[in-house]
Amino acid sequence: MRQLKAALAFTAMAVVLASPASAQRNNWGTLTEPFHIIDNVYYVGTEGLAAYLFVTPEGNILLDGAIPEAVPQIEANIAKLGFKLSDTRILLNSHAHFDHSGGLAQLKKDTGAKLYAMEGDVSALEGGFYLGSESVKTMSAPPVRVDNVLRDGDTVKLGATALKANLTPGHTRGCTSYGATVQDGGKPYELLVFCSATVAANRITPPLQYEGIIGDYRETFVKAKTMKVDIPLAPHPDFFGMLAKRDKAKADPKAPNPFIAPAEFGPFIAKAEADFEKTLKERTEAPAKPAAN
Ligand code: 4NZ
Ligand code: ZN
Repeated sequence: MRQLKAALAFTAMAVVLASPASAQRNNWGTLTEPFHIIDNVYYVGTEGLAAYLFVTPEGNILLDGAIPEAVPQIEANIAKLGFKLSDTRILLNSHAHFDHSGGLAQLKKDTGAKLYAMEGDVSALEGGFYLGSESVKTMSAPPVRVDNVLRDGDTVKLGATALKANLTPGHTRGCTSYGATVQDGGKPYELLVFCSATVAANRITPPLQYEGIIGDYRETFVKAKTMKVDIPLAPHPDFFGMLAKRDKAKADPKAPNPFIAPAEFGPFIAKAEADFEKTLKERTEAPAKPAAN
């Protein structure tokens, strides 16, 4: 029995290692109810992959494109909320990984919007590859042309919306956390779509995923700890319990907005940093295993 269990566990592990791209894909393309987050900000992603719409009288900004298969869901969600796809003027991307950039090429075609992206991620977006794993087809994305190259601290403006592009590299070289000040009940709140700081499929021991990756992660943790975040959001909705918050807001519309959660970001970053350092230590001490990708 124990042997059987061990064999099953081993098989399960082998499947996960052999197919990293499919391992977490089960809800990536699943349609979910779109919803209002706060002020002019809406969730239009799927159950497993976020996409955020910032609505202004001058047109809308769409942040993240999920996977190609999720594009019809994102477009349906925009329409369901009563917005026009053709009002999308600007496309943004949290980071150039196929699960967040894969739908951008199709969305660009369908909307005619301009894509703005951080310098460090431009080659991966335009090449359609996962930087450092260029030949891994399961992690590739449809190539998409970048119209405007952003640098750390740049602001993307449309109407009265100003999104600050904060470079938070490591997870990718151009990993960007977009921040905005939003209003609720006459008060300002700091919203941040935190890019990600998980190790994920990245090689953080030689051969490194990209040069400087370890210093980048560490700088990101230092920087993130200086950020005041009232409304934490992310490319993966489960990072900050988005769908549970949606259901809470729906169940009690008069209660305080559950997306205002200023106590969540600090511990989230502390855990991400601890996870990173633990993984780095483990891989440094046991470098024999070849990387999965
Ligand atoms: S991510 C894979 N963007 O870090 C790679 O959540 C990276 C991610 C998810 C999945 N992969 O290779 O399957
Ligand atoms: Zn990623």
